[in-house]
Amino acid sequence: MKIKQNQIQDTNKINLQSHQEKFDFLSNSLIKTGTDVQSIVNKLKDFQVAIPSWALGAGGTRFGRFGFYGEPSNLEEKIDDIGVLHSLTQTAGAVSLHIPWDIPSDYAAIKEKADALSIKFDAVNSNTFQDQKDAAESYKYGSLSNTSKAVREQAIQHNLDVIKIGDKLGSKALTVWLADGSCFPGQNNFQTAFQNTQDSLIDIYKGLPDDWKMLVEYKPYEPNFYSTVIQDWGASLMLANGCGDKAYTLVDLGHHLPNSNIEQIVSILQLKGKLGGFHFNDSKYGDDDLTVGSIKPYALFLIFNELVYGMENNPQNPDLAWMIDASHNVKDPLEDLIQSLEAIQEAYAKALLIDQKALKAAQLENDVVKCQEILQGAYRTDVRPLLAEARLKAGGALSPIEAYRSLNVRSQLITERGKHTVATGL
Ligand code: PSV
Ligand code: MN
Repeated sequence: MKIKQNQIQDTNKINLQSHQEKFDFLSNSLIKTGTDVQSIVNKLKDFQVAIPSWALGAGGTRFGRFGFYGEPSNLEEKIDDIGVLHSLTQTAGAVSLHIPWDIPSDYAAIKEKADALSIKFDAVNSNTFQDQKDAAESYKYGSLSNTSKAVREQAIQHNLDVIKIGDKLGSKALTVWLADGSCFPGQNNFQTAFQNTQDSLIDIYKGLPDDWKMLVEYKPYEPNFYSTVIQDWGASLMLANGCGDKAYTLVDLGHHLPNSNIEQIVSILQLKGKLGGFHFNDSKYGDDDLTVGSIKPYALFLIFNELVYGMENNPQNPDLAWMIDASHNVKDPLEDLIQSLEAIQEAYAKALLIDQKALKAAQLENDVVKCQEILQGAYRTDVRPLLAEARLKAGGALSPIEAYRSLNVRSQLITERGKHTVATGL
């Protein structure tokens, strides 16, 4: 299934005039306040978010999983699905592979397919949280932190293999997320587990090509329920610092205890030049993996305010690896991802509207009310015409969900692939 340019242009025809009116109205009022509208539209056009190869099928919980029909059953079909997302939104120009779920069988062919759809290979993700068939050692009691040297060595080797796979595809980063931890007090020695993890990460780091980054993800709990070895950004940063300059912390929005001030974490990591990547999702209770912006859109905006500040003021911090890390239990995965992409762009656009000079002046005067007025003035602006304009300029759909539905994408995928296909992933 491939969406053609003329199909998108046809669907745009219906909304073109009303878009033009809304865009003109908004840009005229923004220009009056001194906003450079074109530069915001261009920034939105350039902002690309990777789609994880494991998020194109139905997710599920330990209680069950409900399929969506027409799911991609191999990597080629997953790339096709990302191609659909990218042609409609023009913001999904990258894929993040999870190994071993998505090892390419033919590297040249998969690269050619991705190139044809303008999709790049972003960070590659290792998996030492599940045992693989025929594996000599088990990760039941941890991987890089395990008390057994043989288990640690197997997990280190897996990460080195993942780097080799990513290298063949043009990836430039390895993301390490560990499920390691303990379920009961006394089960683990915290210090031994941490030190083993540090030593193992150093061994992986030694195999990292010069132009690569290592991104260390943290998470407070799950699947272990008493302790997690890399439980928070502090632990991740210590481990990254222990490895070297090419190792960074990766922030996943769902990996925080309730009410954590994620925007502050993001801000300080950028100040220290140590924020390497970002996983988007939303949550109400824990690592819920819900659609980005569906629960706490204001928190997302505040995070983007810090990200924009960092991108403009912290040259010591590298470009970030952006990825959606969500799961789709009740929505069509592709529609859900379109909504997430839109929410990310919306928060970014609103953050770009913040008058940074005025905010700084208000902060210097300790004018707390004005600071809030400035932030919320930007947040309350309906920026959707800016997003639509950026998509239009890039050749995307004015209204991606509407276009996805009117082009009957899901039913075509079902016709092509059948009903009961299952995508690899969680
Ligand atoms: C863990 O919850 C996580 O967020 C990590 O990023 C993994 O790579 C991903 O989910 C899928 O397992
Ligand atoms: Mn994640």
